[in-house]
Amino acid sequence: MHLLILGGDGYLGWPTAMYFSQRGYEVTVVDNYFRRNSCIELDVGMLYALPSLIERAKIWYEHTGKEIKVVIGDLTDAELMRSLFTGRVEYSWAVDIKFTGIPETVVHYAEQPSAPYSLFNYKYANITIANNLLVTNNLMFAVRDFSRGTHVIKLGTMGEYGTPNIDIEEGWLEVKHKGRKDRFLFPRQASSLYHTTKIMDTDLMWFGVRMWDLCVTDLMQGPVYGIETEESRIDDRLKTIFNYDEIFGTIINRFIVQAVADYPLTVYGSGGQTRGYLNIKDTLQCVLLSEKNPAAKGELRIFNQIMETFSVIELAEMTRRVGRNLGFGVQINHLENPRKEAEEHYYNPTYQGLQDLGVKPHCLTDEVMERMFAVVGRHKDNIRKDVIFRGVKW
Ligand code: USQ
Repeated sequence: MHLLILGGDGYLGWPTAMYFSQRGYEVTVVDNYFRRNSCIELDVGMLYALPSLIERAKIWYEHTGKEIKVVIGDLTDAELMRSLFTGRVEYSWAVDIKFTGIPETVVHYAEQPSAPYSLFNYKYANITIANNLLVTNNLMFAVRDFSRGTHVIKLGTMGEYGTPNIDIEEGWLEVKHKGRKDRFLFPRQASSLYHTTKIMDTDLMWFGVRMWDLCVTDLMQGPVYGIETEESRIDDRLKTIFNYDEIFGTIINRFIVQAVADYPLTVYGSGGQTRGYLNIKDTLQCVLLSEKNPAAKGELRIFNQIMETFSVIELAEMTRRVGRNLGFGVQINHLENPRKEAEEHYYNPTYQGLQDLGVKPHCLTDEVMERMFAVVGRHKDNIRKDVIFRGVKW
């Protein structure tokens, strides 16, 4: 089984590559180092330095004897995307790779993933829109033209739904109107430009499914937390990229770093913002089970990829409790919210589909947090307080 991972160097992409490789898949990863380059450009720092993607694949091979093929390139270039399905382009930008056949499954993570980045200024807004929509469109056309049976697993986001005052269904809503009924995509109303590009991705793929019978799974994922996976424990150099800064860090990872660095936890506003969360290990399970149970021809199948919900203040209080038990003097600070978002709202999403496929959630327990504290603590000296909060305003 040949699996192609677009965005294979990122927080989720690299752990996914090792996870599938470990399970016998033939894995090819593609990345243009967008995340690493942006970290340098914005001077946001990372918790620890990383080997290059090519070096990581070599380290993986030395430990496991399993090859992860690496292509370094920009997937907004349609020719590069198409070559991954045809082999018809010289792999001048690739290292040590031969075309190994059409992928049966593509996992699409190759997106600018940060809401603050997308609203940093007009330049980064444009980069977000251009990258996310072009990559998705290039993928859709490559699959249409060369391999309509390829299963596309695309990472969507719970933020596409926003915080509506009704229950959030898994992707679809049956609407009754003037005595008739039909099924539509659940209404979307994002609260950042990044999240808005994810809505547009969904629309593109839904178009491809309707027009050309593509097979697509859309995983509507909440903020992910965690550092380690089973595979990264093999060698410290295989750990995923880990950001704690305001631009690329997500909340739970940020709070633990802040607690370790003795920086008051940055709760935006009252902290009533509620979201669905999941452990990075569960992202891997969800993608694997989606691969093993693919969408049908002509189906856009949507799962809400979260395991539990928390408000920001609940996460801050949990971090404070766990941190204090470990001897850290954790404080909570309510900052004026730099984002335009509801701080008190109804939130009741459905998220049964992936568990019905067999996903076994790793919930956020005190022990899980303690383990994260331990790993972050080992890199305490690298933490830069100046990148934790800059206040990118919406
Ligand atoms: N927040 C704070 N303090 C912080 C950071 C965040 O109070 O220091 C709040 C935010 O205002 C927001 C919530 O925590 O209400 C989550 O923020 P986040 O930065 O952890 O996550 P978000 O910007 O929503 O984006 C992240 C990922 C994105 C993914 C998304 C899933 O960066 O790629 O799509 O989570 S979701 O939020 O469900 O749309």
